[in-house]
Amino acid sequence: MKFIDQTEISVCSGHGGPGMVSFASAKFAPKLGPDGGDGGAGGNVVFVGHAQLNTLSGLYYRRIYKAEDGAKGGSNGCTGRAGADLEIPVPIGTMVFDRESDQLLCEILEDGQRFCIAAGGKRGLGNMRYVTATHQAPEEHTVGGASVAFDVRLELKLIADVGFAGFPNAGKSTLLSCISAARPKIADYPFTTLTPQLGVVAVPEIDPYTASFVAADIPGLIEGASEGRGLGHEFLRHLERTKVIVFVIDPFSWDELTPEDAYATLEHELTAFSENLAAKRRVVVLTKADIAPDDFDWEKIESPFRALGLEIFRISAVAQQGLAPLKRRLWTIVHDEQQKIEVSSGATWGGERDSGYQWMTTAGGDADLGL
Ligand SMILES: Nc1nc2c(ncn2[C@@H]2O[C@H](COP(=O)(O)OP(=O)(O)OP(=O)(O)O)[C@@H](O)[C@H]2O)c(=O)[nH]1
Ligand SMILES: [Mg+2]
Repeated sequence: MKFIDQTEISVCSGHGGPGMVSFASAKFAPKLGPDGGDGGAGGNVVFVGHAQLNTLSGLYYRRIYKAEDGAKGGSNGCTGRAGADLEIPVPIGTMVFDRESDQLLCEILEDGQRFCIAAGGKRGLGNMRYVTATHQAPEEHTVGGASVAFDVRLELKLIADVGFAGFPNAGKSTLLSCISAARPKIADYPFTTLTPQLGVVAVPEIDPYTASFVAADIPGLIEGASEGRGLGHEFLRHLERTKVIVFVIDPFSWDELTPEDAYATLEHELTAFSENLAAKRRVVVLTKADIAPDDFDWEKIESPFRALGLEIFRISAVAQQGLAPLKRRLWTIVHDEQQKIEVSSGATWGGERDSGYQWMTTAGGDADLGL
């Protein structure tokens, strides 16, 4: 499932520092020869994938991203300091397009992946470099490679970490609207939600900047969905890449079917859809706790789930009860599952992370000499 979030920024690499023209001299020895050092290389602008980020919102407030220029070369053969790279952290799933041509320049798919979008200008050469046997006092030097500047459009395609599965009217959309900024349609009739909805759920108690996950609310499922009843079960494919499925169950509106039966039905529909869904981690959320009568027998409702080894959360989205522990637990599961994936797939960006960047072929400052 995809959730698109986009922004535009300008990137500008650092100019290469100019080479120095200088001649060494000392008292009584005024012409010791050229000693102008090279300038420093300009800094690169680099996108870096961060698994903890879920939105591009960190880039909304700053538009220009400029890496540092290289410093100019000095006398005495001193090389100027290289300009620092500017790293721009972006979430996994970020696609970078050239704003003018709309061409896709890169896609950040891994944690730690680095992509150099604008290469710094090469260093300028000092006059020391131009000495030859017949040319002892050169004044030649180069000014350093130019910086590269252009606008890019970033587009994020989020993949849901947590999926909500439940019967129509169970309160899935209400839950999503209470824990994220998503505003799905909510109503007291079945099949209010017709297309999957996504929301980013922040968990500031864990980390105010990076702790978040993406939750997906999908249309309600009913018995026989796998045979096409109700809205069918095609939309379950949106849960294929989630790390945990939340079974959202309303324990109050049952006649013959108990919440346990509802769970079994949902389980059956998910399993009929794919083995992958059947194997996912799951938790049970019992909704609408605010309407429970005082003598409501929670134990009777919850014990069958406990017997199945399932974690249960009792919530009321409307009264904002029980939401914080649920969010924390879901974040922890997502985080654990993410780490398992990283361990099983080896280091996320393999050896290339050490050897440097992926480079954009079209960017890069002109080199004055091929150094
Ligand atoms: N009292 C109470 N009512 C709730 C709560 N959560 C949801 N509801 C009500 O339950 C009804 C259904 O809620 P939705 O969030 O639309 O349910 P849904 O599971 O998304 O339903 P579909 O989209 O049809 O599958 C609405 O009338 C909500 O106001 C809750 O915590 N307490
Ligand atoms: Mg809904």
